Amino acid sequence: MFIKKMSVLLFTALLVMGITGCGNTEKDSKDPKLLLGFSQIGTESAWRIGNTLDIEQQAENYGVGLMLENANQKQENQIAAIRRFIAYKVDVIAFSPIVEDGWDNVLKEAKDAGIPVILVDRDISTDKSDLTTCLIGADFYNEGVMAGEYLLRKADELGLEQINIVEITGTENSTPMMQRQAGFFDTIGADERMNVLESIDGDFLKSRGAECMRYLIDTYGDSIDVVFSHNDEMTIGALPEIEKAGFEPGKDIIIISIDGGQEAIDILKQGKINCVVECTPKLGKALMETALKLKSGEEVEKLIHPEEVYFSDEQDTSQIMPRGY
Ligand code: GZL
Repeated sequence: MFIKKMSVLLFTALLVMGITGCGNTEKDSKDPKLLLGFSQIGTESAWRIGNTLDIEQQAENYGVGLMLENANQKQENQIAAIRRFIAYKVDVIAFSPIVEDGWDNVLKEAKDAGIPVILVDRDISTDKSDLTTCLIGADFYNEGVMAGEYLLRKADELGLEQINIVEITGTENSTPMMQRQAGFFDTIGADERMNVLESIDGDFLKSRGAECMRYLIDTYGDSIDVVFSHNDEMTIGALPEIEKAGFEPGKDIIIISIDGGQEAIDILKQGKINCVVECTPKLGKALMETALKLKSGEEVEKLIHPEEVYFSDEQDTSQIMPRGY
């Protein structure tokens, strides 16, 4: 009996030492250069999954310790994760805000804790001058402009007099949704041929894209000339609904999408999507470099926009390289 008790005590002691690391007298040579807490929105799209994989890969490449938490599309989960990062005293916090408002309190807590915050992918409406250090993310407005400019060229090519557009938007009050819509409408708004029948929230989800398209076809039928969809996931959900209704996407209805993932590019090559505007998820390198600069007290750029292009049926799509997400 005594031996049994001793072995339990010994096991417990070893377990505690293992967890707390108090047994390590030597500093672990693999200690990361810094500890980065990152709150990711979720796994709603190939873009998001590609973004997460890229951040994980770059953290490894740069020797950064990464605590990545998936919020499963809920702002409250992001706020809770940021509070955990503060309690854990990470060196830098980064997050992709699912919507633009509601961050003031938790960001003030991070500031009071002396932890710098990096915005990744999306922006916030809070007066962030002293609450965040920088934004690393796409120029969503320009993505909308590229989509609008494509449609103007397509309208000229087809010689259409009136163009009826339906828009399937991303998550309401998210930066990509508001800025893609603004860029697109600012670009086509002055053209009298353009007529927007309806904008409907697809929440960047494939399932919602299908539901939205079913509703739009039931409502507007064959008067729809163009679908402008804020991301590939919703576009891919919408296409079967168009075909079920007897229309040929890419021919009877012009399809314009954003993200540029492999699946959408493959569909572009099949002629069922007409234009895919790129929104690169590969923000990990810039994130790690910025976090390391903050850790060493260096100045960082306030805004880092990756270069982005578009792909369309005006090009030789067979030349498009594998997308990696
Ligand atoms: C864009 C990103 C958007 C993608 C969607 O940077 O925030 O969120 O366009 C994703 O696919 O859901």
